[in-house]
Amino acid sequence: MALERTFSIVKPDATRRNLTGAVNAKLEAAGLRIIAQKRIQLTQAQAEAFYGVHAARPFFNDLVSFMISGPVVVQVLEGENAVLKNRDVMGATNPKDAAEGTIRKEFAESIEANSVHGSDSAENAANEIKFFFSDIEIVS
Ligand code: RTP
Ligand code: MG
Repeated sequence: MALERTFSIVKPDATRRNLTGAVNAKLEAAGLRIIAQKRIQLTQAQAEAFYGVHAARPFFNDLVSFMISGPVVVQVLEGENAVLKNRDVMGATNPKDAAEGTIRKEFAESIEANSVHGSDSAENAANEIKFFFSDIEIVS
Protein backbone atom coordinates (compact mmCIF):
# COMPACT_ATOMS: atom_id res chain seq x y z
CA MET A 1 0.00 0.00 0.00
CA ALA A 2 1.15 3.53 -0.74
CA LEU A 3 2.20 5.92 1.99
CA GLU A 4 -0.67 7.84 3.54
CA ARG A 5 -0.72 10.98 5.70
CA THR A 6 -2.78 11.80 8.75
CA PHE A 7 -3.06 14.74 11.13
CA SER A 8 -2.38 14.47 14.86
CA ILE A 9 -2.56 16.75 17.90
CA VAL A 10 -0.81 16.23 21.22
CA LYS A 11 -3.48 17.81 23.44
CA PRO A 12 -3.00 20.25 26.36
CA ASP A 13 -3.26 17.57 29.08
CA ALA A 14 -0.25 15.81 27.54
CA THR A 15 1.89 18.91 26.87
CA ARG A 16 1.17 20.08 30.46
CA ARG A 17 2.60 16.81 31.83
CA ASN A 18 5.62 16.98 29.47
CA LEU A 19 4.51 13.87 27.56
CA THR A 20 5.11 15.05 23.98
CA GLY A 21 8.19 12.85 23.63
CA ALA A 22 6.45 9.86 25.20
CA VAL A 23 3.53 10.24 22.78
CA ASN A 24 5.92 10.63 19.84
CA ALA A 25 7.77 7.46 20.86
CA LYS A 26 4.47 5.53 20.70
CA LEU A 27 3.68 6.99 17.26
CA GLU A 28 7.13 6.11 15.92
CA ALA A 29 7.06 2.62 17.43
CA ALA A 30 3.77 2.06 15.58
CA GLY A 31 5.51 2.79 12.28
CA LEU A 32 4.39 6.38 11.83
CA ARG A 33 6.90 9.06 10.80
CA ILE A 34 6.48 12.64 12.09
CA ILE A 35 7.03 14.66 8.88
CA ALA A 36 5.87 18.02 10.30
CA GLN A 37 5.44 19.26 13.85
CA LYS A 38 4.94 22.55 15.70
CA ARG A 39 3.92 23.65 19.17
CA ILE A 40 1.20 26.30 19.12
CA GLN A 41 -1.42 27.92 21.31
CA LEU A 42 -4.84 27.49 19.67
CA THR A 43 -7.14 30.50 19.65
CA GLN A 44 -10.78 30.05 20.59
CA ALA A 45 -11.78 30.71 16.97
CA GLN A 46 -9.36 28.06 15.70
CA ALA A 47 -10.56 25.47 18.22
CA GLU A 48 -14.22 26.21 17.42
CA ALA A 49 -13.54 25.91 13.69
CA PHE A 50 -11.44 22.76 14.04
CA TYR A 51 -14.11 20.97 16.10
CA GLY A 52 -17.02 22.57 14.20
CA VAL A 53 -18.43 19.13 13.40
CA HIS A 54 -19.16 18.76 17.14
CA ALA A 55 -20.76 22.24 17.54
CA ALA A 56 -24.18 20.83 18.48
CA ARG A 57 -22.82 18.29 20.97
CA PRO A 58 -23.29 18.92 24.72
CA PHE A 59 -19.52 18.68 25.33
CA PHE A 60 -18.58 21.28 22.66
CA ASN A 61 -17.96 24.29 24.93
CA ASP A 62 -15.95 22.24 27.42
CA LEU A 63 -13.95 20.70 24.57
CA VAL A 64 -13.06 24.12 23.13
CA SER A 65 -12.08 25.43 26.60
CA PHE A 66 -9.90 22.37 27.14
CA MET A 67 -8.19 22.65 23.75
CA ILE A 68 -7.19 26.28 24.43
CA SER A 69 -6.17 25.64 28.07
CA GLY A 70 -2.50 25.22 27.10
CA PRO A 71 -0.19 24.58 24.18
CA VAL A 72 -0.77 21.78 21.71
CA VAL A 73 1.64 20.09 19.31
CA VAL A 74 0.18 19.70 15.82
CA GLN A 75 1.72 17.06 13.58
CA VAL A 76 1.59 15.44 10.18
CA LEU A 77 2.21 11.69 10.34
CA GLU A 78 3.13 9.50 7.39
CA GLY A 79 3.09 5.74 7.01
CA GLU A 80 1.33 2.82 5.40
CA ASN A 81 -2.35 3.04 6.27
CA ALA A 82 -1.51 6.02 8.49
CA VAL A 83 -5.08 7.10 9.33
CA LEU A 84 -6.10 3.71 10.70
CA LYS A 85 -2.70 2.95 12.17
CA ASN A 86 -2.81 6.19 14.17
CA ARG A 87 -6.38 5.55 15.36
CA ASP A 88 -5.20 2.11 16.53
CA VAL A 89 -2.23 3.42 18.51
CA MET A 90 -4.36 6.26 19.98
CA GLY A 91 -6.95 3.88 21.45
CA ALA A 92 -10.63 4.49 22.20
CA THR A 93 -11.89 8.03 22.92
CA ASN A 94 -12.62 7.09 26.54
CA PRO A 95 -9.43 5.81 28.17
CA LYS A 96 -11.56 3.40 30.21
CA ASP A 97 -12.33 1.60 26.94
CA ALA A 98 -8.85 1.90 25.42
CA ALA A 99 -6.79 -1.23 24.75
CA GLU A 100 -3.55 -1.98 26.60
CA GLY A 101 -0.51 -0.33 25.07
CA THR A 102 -2.42 2.51 23.41
CA ILE A 103 -1.59 6.17 24.01
CA ARG A 104 -4.93 6.92 25.65
CA LYS A 105 -4.77 3.84 27.89
CA GLU A 106 -1.34 4.86 29.15
CA PHE A 107 -1.61 8.65 29.26
CA ALA A 108 -5.19 9.97 29.03
CA GLU A 109 -6.77 11.55 32.10
CA SER A 110 -10.44 11.40 31.02
CA ILE A 111 -12.75 11.10 28.00
CA GLU A 112 -12.11 14.82 27.34
CA ALA A 113 -8.45 15.15 28.39
CA ASN A 114 -7.47 12.18 26.27
CA SER A 115 -3.98 13.28 25.20
CA VAL A 116 -4.25 13.01 21.40
CA HIS A 117 -6.38 13.80 18.39
CA GLY A 118 -6.16 11.85 15.15
CA SER A 119 -8.01 12.32 11.86
CA ASP A 120 -10.79 9.77 11.32
CA SER A 121 -10.56 9.58 7.50
CA ALA A 122 -8.09 10.36 4.73
CA GLU A 123 -10.35 13.15 3.49
CA ASN A 124 -10.54 14.81 6.93
CA ALA A 125 -6.78 14.32 7.31
CA ALA A 126 -6.11 16.32 4.14
CA ASN A 127 -8.38 19.15 5.32
CA GLU A 128 -6.93 19.19 8.85
CA ILE A 129 -3.33 19.22 7.52
CA LYS A 130 -4.20 22.19 5.30
CA PHE A 131 -5.76 23.98 8.29
CA PHE A 132 -2.43 24.03 10.16
CA PHE A 133 0.44 23.52 7.71
CA SER A 134 1.72 24.94 4.45
CA ASP A 135 3.35 22.58 1.94
CA ILE A 136 6.89 23.78 2.68
CA GLU A 137 6.52 22.89 6.37
CA ILE A 138 5.99 19.20 5.52
CA VAL A 139 9.11 17.18 4.70
CA SER A 140 8.63 13.46 4.13
P1 RTP B 1 -10.45 13.22 18.32
O1 RTP B 1 -11.42 13.75 17.29
O2 RTP B 1 -9.98 14.28 19.29
O3 RTP B 1 -9.31 12.47 17.68
O4 RTP B 1 -11.19 12.13 19.22
P2 RTP B 1 -12.22 11.00 18.80
O5 RTP B 1 -12.37 10.98 17.31
O6 RTP B 1 -11.77 9.74 19.47
O7 RTP B 1 -13.54 11.49 19.50
P3 RTP B 1 -14.69 12.49 18.96
O8 RTP B 1 -15.98 11.79 19.11
O9 RTP B 1 -14.31 13.04 17.61
O10 RTP B 1 -14.64 13.64 20.04
C1 RTP B 1 -13.69 14.68 19.95
C2 RTP B 1 -13.12 14.98 21.31
O11 RTP B 1 -14.13 15.55 22.14
C3 RTP B 1 -13.88 15.17 23.50
N1 RTP B 1 -15.05 14.48 24.01
N2 RTP B 1 -15.57 14.73 25.17
N3 RTP B 1 -17.24 14.74 27.46
C4 RTP B 1 -17.50 13.89 26.47
O12 RTP B 1 -18.41 13.09 26.52
C5 RTP B 1 -16.63 13.92 25.31
N4 RTP B 1 -16.74 13.15 24.24
C6 RTP B 1 -15.74 13.52 23.42
C7 RTP B 1 -12.64 14.29 23.51
O13 RTP B 1 -11.50 15.12 23.73
C8 RTP B 1 -12.64 13.75 22.11
O14 RTP B 1 -11.36 13.30 21.74
MG1 MG C 1 -12.82 12.72 16.15
